[in-house]
Amino acid sequence: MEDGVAVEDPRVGEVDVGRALGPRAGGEDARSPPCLKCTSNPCFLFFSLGGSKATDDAKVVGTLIQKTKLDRPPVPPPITWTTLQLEALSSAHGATLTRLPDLSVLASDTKPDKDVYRFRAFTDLKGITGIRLEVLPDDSLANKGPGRADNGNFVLHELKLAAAPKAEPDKPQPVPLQNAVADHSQGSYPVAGIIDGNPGTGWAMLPQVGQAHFAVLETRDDIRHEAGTWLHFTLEHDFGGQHTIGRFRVSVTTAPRPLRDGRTPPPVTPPLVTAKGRGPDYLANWPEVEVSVGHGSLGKKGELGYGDAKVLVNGFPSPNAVSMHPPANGMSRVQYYPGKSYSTFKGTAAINDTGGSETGLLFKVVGDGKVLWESRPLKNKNETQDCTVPIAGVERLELQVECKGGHGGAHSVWLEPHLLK
Ligand SMILES: [Ca+2]
Repeated sequence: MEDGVAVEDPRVGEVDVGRALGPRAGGEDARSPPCLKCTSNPCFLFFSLGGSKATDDAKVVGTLIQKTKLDRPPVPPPITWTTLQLEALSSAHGATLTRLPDLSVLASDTKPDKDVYRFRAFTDLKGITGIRLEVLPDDSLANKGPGRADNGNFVLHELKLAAAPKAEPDKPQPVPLQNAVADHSQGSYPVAGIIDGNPGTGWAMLPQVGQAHFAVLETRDDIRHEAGTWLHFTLEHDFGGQHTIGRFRVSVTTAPRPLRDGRTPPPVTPPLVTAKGRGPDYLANWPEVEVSVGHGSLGKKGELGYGDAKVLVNGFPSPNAVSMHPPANGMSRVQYYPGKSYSTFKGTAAINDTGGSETGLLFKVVGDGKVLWESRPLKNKNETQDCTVPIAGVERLELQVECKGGHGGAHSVWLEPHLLK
């Protein structure tokens, strides 16, 4: 019913040379404590003290090995994941959800703008500490997925879990989840958004579509029913534009928290909520100190700033985008005043789907006159580059786009630029 899959142990083979050489003369164990008198590697102080080569080779090597081990961050034990056999699969808006031989689920046929997937699985594991959601590529999906949008993306807004004992499968109780981590999140769509109860936040994939990714979520409390447990899942996609997951798989574990298997990055704080919890500090909502663009006007809140066009990158709207068309052989600029009260700028430099630049566009983040970040030259429509820029102590923050040639198609946009406390 369940298929246990052990994740490969990330630890490499370690050769304890000190032990291999055996104890030195006099009975002292060759695996001596590390040198506490210097920080060199190897320990030149030991050599300078004239240790006898005949008696101390083992000690030297043992010391070096010990130092290497101390310098290396501790590697957590591997996590064993048990893949669930999902059943009672349903789509709220008519998609067909089919379980494949590898226990993943593929969405097909009807492709609704938004959707809610519901399903359940039985497990006799006791003491469940976490779940893993894999999103997987598939040849049947645009761009191979893992989402159903035309560009292969999805936005998962919430993942909800409930658990019921075997005897009462239809009486599940909500299971609080915590510490969401993922191997990849799109710049302004971090995985933490799938368990924050906020319908405005979610997890997305750009630009890493067409490949497998995963999220790991801890249960706050162990799930333990002696006769086994029914797990009920709800996946909510509320973005629109068919940004639903195309293929996925779910596993559970009883490994001790925190759930780190050597591949999982540390938890990410949701960037869309400030320390004061009053919502995102999108620059599109801020007054500008200075503005200079080469065509049209500064586009704010998803407007392109020329004609009636909206910001759209890879078919993906950006409701808090800032659009700033540069002039030919010149630079567009917009300046804000964070007044030293923020730590980080985050956003994605991009060329709108309508544009393209032969010479390339350079995006820059400038703090108090100093260039803090610069993109590579972006040339093609749909091209993007994420950035996270420390801005602690910055009083005036300026976004720039430089165009070193003709400005035809220089449809430069910043996707969801925002500040963090
Ligand atoms: Ca959310």
